[in-house]
Formats: sequence, structure tokens, C-alpha cells
Amino acid sequence: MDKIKEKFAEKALPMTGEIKNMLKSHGDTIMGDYKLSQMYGGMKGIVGMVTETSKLDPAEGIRFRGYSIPELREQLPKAPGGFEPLPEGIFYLMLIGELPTEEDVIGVSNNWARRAIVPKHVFNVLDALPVKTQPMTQFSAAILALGTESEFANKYHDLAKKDYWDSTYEDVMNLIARLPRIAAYIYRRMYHDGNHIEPDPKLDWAANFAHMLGFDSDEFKRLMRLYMTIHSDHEGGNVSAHATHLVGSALSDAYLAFSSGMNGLAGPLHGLANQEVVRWILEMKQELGGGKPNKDQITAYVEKTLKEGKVVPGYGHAVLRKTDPRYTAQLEFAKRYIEQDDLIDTVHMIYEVVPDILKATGKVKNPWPNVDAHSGALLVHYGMTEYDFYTVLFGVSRALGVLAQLIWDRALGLPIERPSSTTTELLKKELNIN
Ligand code: HAX
Repeated sequence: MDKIKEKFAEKALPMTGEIKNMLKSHGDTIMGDYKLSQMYGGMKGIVGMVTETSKLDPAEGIRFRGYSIPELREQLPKAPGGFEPLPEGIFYLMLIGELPTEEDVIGVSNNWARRAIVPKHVFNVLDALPVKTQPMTQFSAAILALGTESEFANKYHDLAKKDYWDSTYEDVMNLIARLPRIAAYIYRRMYHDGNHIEPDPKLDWAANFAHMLGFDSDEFKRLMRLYMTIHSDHEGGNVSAHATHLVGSALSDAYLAFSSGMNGLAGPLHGLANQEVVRWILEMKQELGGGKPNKDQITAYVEKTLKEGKVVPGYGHAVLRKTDPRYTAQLEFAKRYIEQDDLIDTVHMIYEVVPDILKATGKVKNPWPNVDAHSGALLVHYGMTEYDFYTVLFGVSRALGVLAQLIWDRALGLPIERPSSTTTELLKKELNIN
């Protein structure tokens, strides 16, 4: 058995007993109230489920098993001579709940490299789609096509409930191992005439991804390691995590569940915002006749965007109420490694301008930048200019958190999710409104 799988079983399986006991003694405890406005407001602020992998604090930002992003940039194992954490490490942390050793991380890297071969029919499915098909649509279709390999689905009728986690673990590890190849295939097919690059199993997961995309510089590999780490999870209620969990709760296999999560990530209010940011800045530059915009010009463009009834992409958040630490990590990365870049300067100047304008609207609850405000500019700097593709990168990373959680869902035997709903008519009756 894989060492990490053994360790997971040691950690997770006794927790089912602990949870049973907790529910026996505290199951009737009232955990919170909610308001009518929350029922019409996307259920924000209602803590309605359990996610083990990470927790989002509105003021502090994300903590993965209690560790903040700055702490993890220090403490997670790195590639030899590198400064950024290896994403294998954050996966280990989220799954096991402990910081990994170098050996643990190498173990995960080798494990994924062994599982990385993508069956040919998945490429055939991609090749059958028009080359201009939206990259996230291709990504989701390829994940579904890969589902023919699902051990959980193929064995389901012979499995006892207590063993569901085991084949879900196998599905998750296979899926994560294969996602970079699928994503790179889509990228090379769309933007490099289908000139594909074979994986290099000697490289770590993120570096191999960079290599298959066609970016072999140490700088891009370094960026990919950071990118894959910081986008990996954002507790359980965001659309991609919740969709994966919800669909998985019906015992749909990891491929079906994760593809649903990716369909949610593809929305402009969620993961698509990373490409919207670059598109929006380029449109601003074009409208201004090129060059680097100054603060007054940015102010005018932001005001115009708002006046047109559009959102400023990369700003705001449903939970966070301060600058996203994932934005800050990228800002620090840019300051450390990049001497000068007009687009990155513009992103930083937008940060100086937008929060005050959004505050002045009086309605935006969080005027600060989120993760998506910065990521595109770093990619453009290193030569990946095809911003239509960026959400796929986000999706590859998001797999680490939401799929680690899916193994936990199965190990803890979490039931099918089924909240109740009501109608406006019934609410009006209840509230005596005519
Ligand atoms: N620009 C303009 N208006 C904004 C805004 C922004 N960046 N952020 C929020 N608002 C508006 C909302 O549209 C809403 O307006 P109405 O009352 O007219 O409908 C009002 O302010 C209140 O919204 P909120 O409560 O502050 O924010 P929500 O929780 O409803 O939405 C969003 C959170 C992230 C969807 C929102 O801030 C937004 O649309 N931001 C821009 C898109 C974006 O960057 N999305 C990525 C978020 C991070 C993420 O998930 N990444 O994957």
C-alpha cells in the first residue's frame, strides 16, 4: 500500500468513531442562526458543512490545516535550490493534516509520476472537439472521459461503504497525476498547432507541468510551484469545492464530481476572473491608445466599468474582508524576481486606486483584491499570454484541495447532501406579507 495511503487510513479512520461520539453527546447543539437575507444571498455566512483541508478567515485569509500562506512558503519542502513550496507538500498537508518531510514529498511526486499516463481515448475526445472550444469546456470533457478508469465506479457494486475511501483514494491520485498532461495537451493543441510535449517523469509535478506546456525556464517552473500551491483550496463553500463535494455526496465518482467543480470554476465570478483581469487591463490599454496607464486613467476606467453595470474583475470576495494573502504572495514573488514589467506595474497601480472607488460605492463588502487580480500578469511576464487558458491552470491546482477532501468525505462516510428549500410564496405567508 502507498505510504501516504497507509498514513491517511491511520489518521482518518479513527475519526469516524470520534465524530460519532461527538454527535452522540453534542448532536443537538444549536450552532447558529440565519436570516431571511442569507436565504436570498447565496447562503453566505451560514456554516453548513464540514471541510477538513482548509479554513478561510475573513480577516486573515486562508489557512491550510492551520498554516497561513507565508508560513507554508517557509515551511513546506522545496525543490533543490528553490524558494517556493512544492505543491505535493500542500496536498500531503491537506490530506494527512501534518507538514510533510522532504521524503514524504518525494514520495508523492514519484507516486504521481507513476500514475501519469493518460489513456489515448481521452486525447481522442479532445481532438474531436473544435480547436476553439473553450479551454474549460475541453478540460471538463477530458476529465469526464478519463472517468472510464474510475476504480470506485467500476467496483461500486462489490464495495462495502467502509471501503469507499480506498478506491476513491486511487481515483484521486490517478486524476491528479494526469491533470497536468491533459491541461498541457489542451494548451498545445489550441496555441501550438498540436505540437505536444511528452512528460518528463524525473521532474516534480509542477515543473513537469511547466515542461509539458512548453515553458522550461527555472523561472516559470518556480512560478508554477507557487501558483499550484496557493490556488489549491479555499475551504468548502466556494463554488468549485462545494460543487465537487455536493456531486460527490451522491457517490458520483471522483471524475464526475471534479468535473462539476470545474464547470463552476469556469464562471466569471469565480475562477474565470483570472482571465477577465488580463482582458480588462488590455481593453483599458487599447482604449487609451496603448502604453502604460497612469492612476488618473485607471480611475476613469474603473468608474466607467462600474457605470456600465459591470464588476471590476479581481476585486471583492464573498468571505474575505481584506487583501487576499494569495494576492500578496504573488506581489512578493513579483517584487523578488521581476525587475520591471509594465503589466505588473499596472496591476500594482490598480491596487492603489480600486479599493477607494469600491468603498465609495457603499455596497461592495470587500473592496480588496483577490487571488485573480495578480496571477495573469505573472503568466504574461513569463510568456504565457493566452489568457483564455488561465482558468485551466487554476483548475489543475484546485484539484489538490477538493479531491483531498473527497477522500475525507468517503472516509468519514458523509451522507448525501440535501438541504431544504422553500418558495417566496410560502415565505410571504410565514411572514404575513400580502
Ligand atoms: N466590482 C463591482 N461591483 C462589485 C464588486 C466588484 N469587484 N464586488 C462586488 N460588487 C457588487 C456586487 O455585484 C453586488 O452588487 P449588487 O448589489 O448590485 O448586486 C454588491 O457589490 C455586493 O456584493 P458583495 O456582497 O460585496 O459580493 P458577493 O459576495 O455578492 O460577490 C464576488 C463576491 C467575488 C462574486 C464579487 O466581489 C465579484 O463579482 N468580484 C469580481 C469578480 C471576481 O474577481 N471574482 C473572483 C473572486 C475570487 C474567486 O472566487 N476566485 O476564483
